[in-house]
Amino acid sequence: MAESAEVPDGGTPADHISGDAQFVVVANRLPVDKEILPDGTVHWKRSPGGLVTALEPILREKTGAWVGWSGIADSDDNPDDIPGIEIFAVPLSTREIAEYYEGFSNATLWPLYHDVIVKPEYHREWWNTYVEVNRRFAEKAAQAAAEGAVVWVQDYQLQLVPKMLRMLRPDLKIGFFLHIPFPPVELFMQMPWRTEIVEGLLGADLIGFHLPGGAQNFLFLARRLAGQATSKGTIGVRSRFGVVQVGFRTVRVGAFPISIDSGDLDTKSKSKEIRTRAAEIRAELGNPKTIMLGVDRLDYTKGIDVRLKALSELLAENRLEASETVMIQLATPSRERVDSYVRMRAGIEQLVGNINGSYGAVGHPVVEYLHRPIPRDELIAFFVAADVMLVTPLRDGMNLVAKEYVACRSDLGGALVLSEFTGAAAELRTAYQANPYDLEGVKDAIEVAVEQTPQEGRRRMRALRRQVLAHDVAKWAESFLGTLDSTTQTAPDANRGVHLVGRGESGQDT
Ligand code: GDG
Repeated sequence: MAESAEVPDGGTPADHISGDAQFVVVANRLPVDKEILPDGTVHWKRSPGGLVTALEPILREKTGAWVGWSGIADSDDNPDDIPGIEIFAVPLSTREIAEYYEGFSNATLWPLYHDVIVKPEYHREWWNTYVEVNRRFAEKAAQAAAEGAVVWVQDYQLQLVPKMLRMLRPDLKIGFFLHIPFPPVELFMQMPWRTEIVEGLLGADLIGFHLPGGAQNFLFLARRLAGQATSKGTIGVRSRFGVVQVGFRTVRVGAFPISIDSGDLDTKSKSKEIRTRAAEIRAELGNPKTIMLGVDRLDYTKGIDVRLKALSELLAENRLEASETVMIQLATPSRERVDSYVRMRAGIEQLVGNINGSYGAVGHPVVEYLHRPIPRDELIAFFVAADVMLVTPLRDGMNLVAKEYVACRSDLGGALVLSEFTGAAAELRTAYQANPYDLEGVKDAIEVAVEQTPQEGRRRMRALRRQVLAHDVAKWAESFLGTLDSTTQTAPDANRGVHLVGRGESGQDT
């Protein structure tokens, strides 16, 4: 039987106020990775993700804490605190990783939220473990947080945490941000535990999505499944936030498109070391006329197969010349124990083999494929070296790689081919956009990007850079936390300056 998201037995809200952190981030993973040094000593290395970079100053300034899993199964290790950030590890057993993480998060929610590209699997045991693990994260966050603290819960692995945490700690201000798309109602309704998930999220004071479309999908579902949404008109028309009334509580729902540390990438990409390395990469490849680049976690949502098929057909039709073209595909290993990922990897590697077998020469393959993580600086050099960046996901919440490429092109060189089905497409309007399901359209976009004139390239890249440099990840965090900070539990005040998404405004029957 499915469990519901209730307060654990015997707990009263007051029992759980024990922490002193004023700002708590709750995410599946901690911002550190375990390293065993050659002499056998254990060292926790900071993982340099965008989220930690953006939040670090706020965490330091405010007595911050981070709640998450260490990445090691069956371990009670609590990694060392990072200066200014207290670390609270949530241990996970091998079974929990299989059922909560690989199972419910990555074989149920991930495909369901990405347009069911792969069929989601629904298993009651996975769901039960998802509930148990979410409860453990909520309890740990309750332990870490000081009275009245702000808690920011991240992503699809933890959608029940807002409600669980609110039941433990009604004094907290709780935000939730979803890093992947939120699906349309027709798909979400497949989920056997759809009401529990929507109610879990509604425990937050503010729920953020990358795009207004995701926010609208959620508002529609909240009305349908939780049944108490407002349907009044608009107050403060210039804002883009919706609200859901849950009893006496007002939950705000809005779009907050995430970004990158664009200033840092801009600076790094201009350095002499990176420029030299980029020139070396081109030389190592035999100075081809066109270097194309793909950088992705090896995931079926990323459309790596789409760009390989497009390349193969362009070569077959003599629209690209094999001796002048190299495509580099950097594919970071990901979720290697989930069946659909194992199958997808085999399919992609077969495509790479076919293209090289048909069009490559000895010592000069057309596709250079690496299945391992690349150091950050090396990645930046690849961005600087690439003439055409290929970002062709079938569905992607945002896609930071597209923004990173743009941030690295202070020379105004290069061209970005971008799938319409990424969140980034809403902002990066002057990219060469294409529908990844329309192979002819993708081929045309690649061909035009390869053949663009330098003036046209500069015009497009200038516009892209204006957007990416003006909207960085610090602004994203500031905008979300500023909105969360302005939420109050008194309805009239909470609604000030808030745009209620209602019938007719969204183009969807809300
Ligand atoms: C999720 C959503 C949303 C990749 N390979 C290497 C490497 N990377 C870095 C990239 C980029 C990050 O990983 C990937 O971010 P994406 O946004 O492209 O994709 P997801 O991992 O699927 O992220 C996505 C994001 O959350 C944020 O909300 O945009 O839609 O799916 O930063 O550069 N970094 C290094 N070596 C690699 O080999 N160093």
